[in-house]
Amino acid sequence: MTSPGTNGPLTDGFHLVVDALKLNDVATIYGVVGIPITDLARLAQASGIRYIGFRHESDAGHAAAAAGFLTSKPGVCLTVSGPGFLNGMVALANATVNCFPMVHIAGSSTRAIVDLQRGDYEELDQMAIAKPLAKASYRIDRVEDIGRGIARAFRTAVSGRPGGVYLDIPADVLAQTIDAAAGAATLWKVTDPAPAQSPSHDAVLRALELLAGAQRPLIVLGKGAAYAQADPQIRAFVENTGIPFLPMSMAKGLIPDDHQLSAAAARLLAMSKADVVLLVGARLNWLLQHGEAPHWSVDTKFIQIDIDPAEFDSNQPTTVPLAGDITSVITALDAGLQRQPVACPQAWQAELATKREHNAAAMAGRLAEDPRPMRFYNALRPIRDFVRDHPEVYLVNEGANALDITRNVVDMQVPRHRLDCGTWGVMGIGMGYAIAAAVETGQPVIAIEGDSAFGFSGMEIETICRYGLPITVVILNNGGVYRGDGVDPYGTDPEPTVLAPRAHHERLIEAFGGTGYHVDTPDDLASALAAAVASRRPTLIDCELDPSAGTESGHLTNLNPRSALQATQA
Ligand code: OXT
Ligand code: ADP
Ligand code: MG
Repeated sequence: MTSPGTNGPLTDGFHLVVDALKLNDVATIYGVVGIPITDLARLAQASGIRYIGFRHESDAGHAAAAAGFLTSKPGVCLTVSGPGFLNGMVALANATVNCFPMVHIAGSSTRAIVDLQRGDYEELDQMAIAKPLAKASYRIDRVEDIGRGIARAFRTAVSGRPGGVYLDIPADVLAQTIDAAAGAATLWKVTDPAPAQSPSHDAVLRALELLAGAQRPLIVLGKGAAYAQADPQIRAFVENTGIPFLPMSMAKGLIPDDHQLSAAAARLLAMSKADVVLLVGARLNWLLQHGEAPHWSVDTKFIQIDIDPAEFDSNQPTTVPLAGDITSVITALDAGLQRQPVACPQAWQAELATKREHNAAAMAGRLAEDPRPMRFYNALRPIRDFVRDHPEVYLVNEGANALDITRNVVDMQVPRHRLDCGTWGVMGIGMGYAIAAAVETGQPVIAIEGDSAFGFSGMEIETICRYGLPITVVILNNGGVYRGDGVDPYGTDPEPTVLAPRAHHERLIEAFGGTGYHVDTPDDLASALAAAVASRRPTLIDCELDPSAGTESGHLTNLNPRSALQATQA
């Protein structure tokens, strides 16, 4: 086709979107096709962008978010309009809450019809719906704005505090034509997408002075620290000061869990007695008990490194706010040690070490027990050993007990190798995160799943098989949400927490050409895991646990309101 004005060749919205994505170095799109974006996926694939097609948009969105976390570049999710768009909203919101950069691009219906609610195909005001769930929500209304819209979405997703961005592209904009040369001239590549941001010298000095005077200092490493990819700088600062560190779950491995300054196994003691705390890419939210007593001392002074200054004072007074990106701030702190040395008192290190050894001994005792049927600890023993011997393996983890116990039993040695439910405690991230980890890194992935958690994204095992990904799903199958032994007082229906007893999930993967294993002893689990991961093929191990294994809500029992009347009514 040629352009009427110039007689030159034409291009259209579909091609310009793909060209703009390529220009901005997008290597992979995670999506589900249909009207009006099927050709967009085809053209992307033809251009050399990898397209990974999912069975549900939520999983595609979670994959894009995990890709964003792993690479520090926005992951891209592509969905259809209306219901497909809506299916992606949990993932978009979850990416935003977790500070993962992603861009959700959806096709949408004709504005002129949607805006007068005349009843279009899949009519929905998508931009408005996405707005409160995303860091930003944009729409491209003209073909000549495609380059601008994509640049804006990418810049917003990854700069400052990262998050999810929604980008709406109506079908008629995708189909609009424009002179090819004029269209190409509207595209640009975002320069320096997440500019470095240095803290003030004054703030750095005040932070070091506070740390130098502390008797019981503590560094909390959050997933923002993992995301920042400042691994050597963070480790150098910890080791140069000797300050113990507490890793949040997705920061495990940023410094190896077996490091002598890790306070992971002395969590409550470290929190409750620390007098000065340096938060590095970690929010004082529910996962840190809002910085409140009795989990923390009322006198604790908080120093916080964050890219988003609005985070300071959100829960407790921030004595020293260090606004900036973690690499710049930690580098400045480390350099400042020349002027203001910091040395953690040995008595505090020793106190934490004693508690850590005590808890480690208790853990070793639990792991040494060997009940039959298996329970969580003896099932996790061979998994812990395998991950210890194969630190390159990525670990995805969701569930309640399956999450909480795995987090504590399985040590991580390498940064950004553990992906889990994160800030929102959301079930359903499992297969999307696992697929992204395998696609983005090419490394083997083990997804440790509660049997309920797996069900939220379980159909994606077909996706895993279709793309032949090196993912091993391990289902810690206690037959229920938290446990599988609940009883309905009337004996008619399954009790609300109960799932199909003795389900054989391994048969699901066999339906799609993968390899399934069913195990009921730790030895069989060890052999199955070794064979499954070595095969670098889609594999699923259904791990039969005692239905009475597990506690309600896992470690969140205190957050679970219980009906005072329930016991008497039952
Ligand atoms: O401090 P002390 O001395 O006490 O010691 C601590 C550590 O120092 C020590 N420790 C160690 N000791 C020795 N060695 C080592 N290595 C070691 N490491 C640690 O152990 C203790 C305790 O440590 P921990 O765990 O760090 O401390 P604590 O106080 O528990 O930590 C607090 C938290 C808050 C940081 C931590 O618990 C945490 O990160 N929790 C996250 C929990 C979470 O997000 N849970 C998921 C949500 S639960 C629920 O909502 C579920 N649903 C509902 C639902 C959801 N979520 N989503 C959607 C879309 N729909 C519905 C559902 C449906 S879970 C769920 C499914 C559940 O069923 P499954 O079948 O999937 O799973 P099962 O439960 O397995 O059946
Ligand atoms: P966790 O749950 O592990 O404690 P959070 O998700 O609560 O971690 O905290 C992550 C924090 O890290 C967010 O407040 C976010 O603004 C911040 N953050 C993300 N990337 C950077 C960065 N490059 N530099 C500084 N702060 C960052
Ligand atoms: Mg379960």
